[in-house]
Amino acid sequence: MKINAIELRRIAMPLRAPFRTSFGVETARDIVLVRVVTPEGEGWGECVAMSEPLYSSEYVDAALDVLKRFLIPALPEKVDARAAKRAMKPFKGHRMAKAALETAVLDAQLRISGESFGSFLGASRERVPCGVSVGIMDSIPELLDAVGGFVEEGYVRIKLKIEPGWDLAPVRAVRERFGDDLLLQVDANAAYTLADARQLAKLDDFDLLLIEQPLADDDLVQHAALSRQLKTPVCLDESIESVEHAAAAITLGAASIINIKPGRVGGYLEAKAIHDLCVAHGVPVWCGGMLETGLGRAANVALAALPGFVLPGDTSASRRYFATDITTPFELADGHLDVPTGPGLGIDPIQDILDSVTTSSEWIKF
Ligand code: OSB
Ligand code: MG
Repeated sequence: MKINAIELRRIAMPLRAPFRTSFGVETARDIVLVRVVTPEGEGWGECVAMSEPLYSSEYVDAALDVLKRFLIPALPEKVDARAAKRAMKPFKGHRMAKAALETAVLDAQLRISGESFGSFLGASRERVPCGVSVGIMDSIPELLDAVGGFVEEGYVRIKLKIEPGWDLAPVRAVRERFGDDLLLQVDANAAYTLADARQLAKLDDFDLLLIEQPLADDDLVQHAALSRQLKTPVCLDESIESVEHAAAAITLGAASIINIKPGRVGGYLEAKAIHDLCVAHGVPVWCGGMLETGLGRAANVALAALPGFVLPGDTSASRRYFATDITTPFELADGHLDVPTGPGLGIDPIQDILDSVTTSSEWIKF
């Protein structure tokens, strides 16, 4: 496949409600979309980097810079997703930027060959069960209202964001209100240290599916130590940026479950490799999210349909995030989202809506 041009389009998507985590509050998504144009068709990739380097070291301006300066110029004349991954490999880090470019190339390639993301990745299901990630709130009643709304909508699993001072009380309140059958888990986004092990062990009473990323990103050994002190399974998000990290975490006993986010690990090829490794080791995985638009969501839903994704993902419906998505919205049916079946992502941006949220656009010609 030969590329004629690449568009780097920046969009601003207001969130329906502020999303608060232990690292900050998000009120709008600032997103780079990569559009690869070839003589036979186009492909899209969504960069999940956030505006500020608070979740990881990546941020939107840096992603745009590394794409323009290094990643796009490194692409070979004849390219497919695998060749793109290989060409970008010498450059350290910047996995979210790499993922966006690799995904756009893969989408173009699959649209041309007529194969869907799901089929290419090895999806074994037509629809996936969906969870929802619920931010930190100002009060317990406010949280219970939010969770009640999501349960009503049909979400099959609730994830509560936690931080020191907002952990036991919200978990207890949600358990008391919604009962023991509710699938419930928590995500600390690295807000604790090993010195908090006693406090975190108090969560053992609430039969949680898992605790996600309790400690710092680079603390695999300490996660292993914490795992030995908790009954609740430890799941890693931020710590896992590659198949090598996943292997190390499994070997060390730092995680018994892994959250796979394609952006965080550098793309869908790496995400699939981590899935395969985890299946081989009997480690359950689930698909995380980064508040994606319909474009990123389409690929995530396809990935979440692979056989090793045995836990519901943070693949919520479009309306959980945005009043208006840039694609036909993903809608929950019986707690599930359908895996797109059309070529590539199987979904297209709606031009008028896309233009109305675009804040800048730049073309790189080949
Ligand atoms: O840690 O999983 C996380 C959103 C942004 C950054 C990090 C995380 C999240 C979420 C929301 O939890 C997942 C989603 O609904 O897309
Ligand atoms: Mg997380």
